[in-house]
Amino acid sequence: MNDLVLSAYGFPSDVSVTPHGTGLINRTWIIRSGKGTYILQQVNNQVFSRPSLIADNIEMVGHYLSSHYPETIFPKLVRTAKGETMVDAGSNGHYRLYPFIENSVTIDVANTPDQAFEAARQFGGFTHMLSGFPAERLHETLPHFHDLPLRYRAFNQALEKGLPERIRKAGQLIEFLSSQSGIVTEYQRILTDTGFKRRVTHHDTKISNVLFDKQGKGICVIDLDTVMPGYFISDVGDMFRTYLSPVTEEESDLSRIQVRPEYFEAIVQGYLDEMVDVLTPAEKAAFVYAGEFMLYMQALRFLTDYLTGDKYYTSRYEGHNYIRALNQITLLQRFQAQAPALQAIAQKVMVSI
Ligand code: GN1
Ligand code: MG
Repeated sequence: MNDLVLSAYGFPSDVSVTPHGTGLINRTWIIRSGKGTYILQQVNNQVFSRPSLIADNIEMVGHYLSSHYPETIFPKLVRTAKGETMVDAGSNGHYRLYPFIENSVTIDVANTPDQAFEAARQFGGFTHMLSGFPAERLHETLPHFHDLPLRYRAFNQALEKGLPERIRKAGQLIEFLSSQSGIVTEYQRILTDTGFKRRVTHHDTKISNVLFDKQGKGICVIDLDTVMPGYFISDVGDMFRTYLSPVTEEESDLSRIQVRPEYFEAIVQGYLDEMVDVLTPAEKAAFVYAGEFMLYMQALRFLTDYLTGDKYYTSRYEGHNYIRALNQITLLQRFQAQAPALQAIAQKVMVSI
């Protein structure tokens, strides 16, 4: 850990610093000091070329929430001794600091439907509380982040310009993803459908981005790097992508990848608990599509990265991104196989709320 960063926040250089979390993009540490406990994060400058936009968004959202929902818990950025929201450590990137919320815990995998429900309520609550905030005022910290047609074009470019050996090896996965381009067409239709609204969307709704209390109740959402205007299918879809299966995208034993319908129900219920009066009928009909959208996009992104030489996602062994793509394709196929049953569950929840 860089002493300059610690001293910018007024920490002594011998303060206790422990690595924390499992994200693929940023690095995170817990700092325990005489002043209290904090979360320090290094923002990946390769991915976020303008980290100050993130700080700006967090300030805007924090300000809106504290004036409209003063009771809500929101981890605000701790300022440096000079009053700045981030430390620019030159080639070492940018750092920001949050207070650690006492008695909070994070979990890496959803192990009960209750946890999925609580997380979905938190993400739904976040968009709900911000439904009066003009979403377009937020900066696009990652322009075109969930732009599926663009991800699909990048995939097709990789088929032309990628590593020939890898393109050969990935033949079956390529064929499957190409056969599913109807998911892109449906997204293009959504873009023209006035029933779909651009809302304040989190864009990274994995369960480790929710703080829980020790009784298992959700406290708040964290990691606002990708909070931007977007569609609700991004948030709900990424919850399906990351909570439905008992194993993560890292799993190479395909037999362990499953779609657990009771988790699907819990996510729909938790999200609608907050969003039922906010979502339009067109949006409410798109829960199952949301899952296909996010699973397909993530499979495209992992496979594109594999085909072009693992430039984006950290790859820890040969073929790591291939395995991740195969994992997500498998989950997408199992999700599609259950789509009618999942649609029926979503409808059942809708009428019961
Ligand atoms: C990245 O860093 P992490 O794990 O929160 C990625 C997400 C992907 C995810 C897949 C900025 O998120 O979009 O879904 O990996 N974030 C960015 O694990 O690209
Ligand atoms: Mg993240």
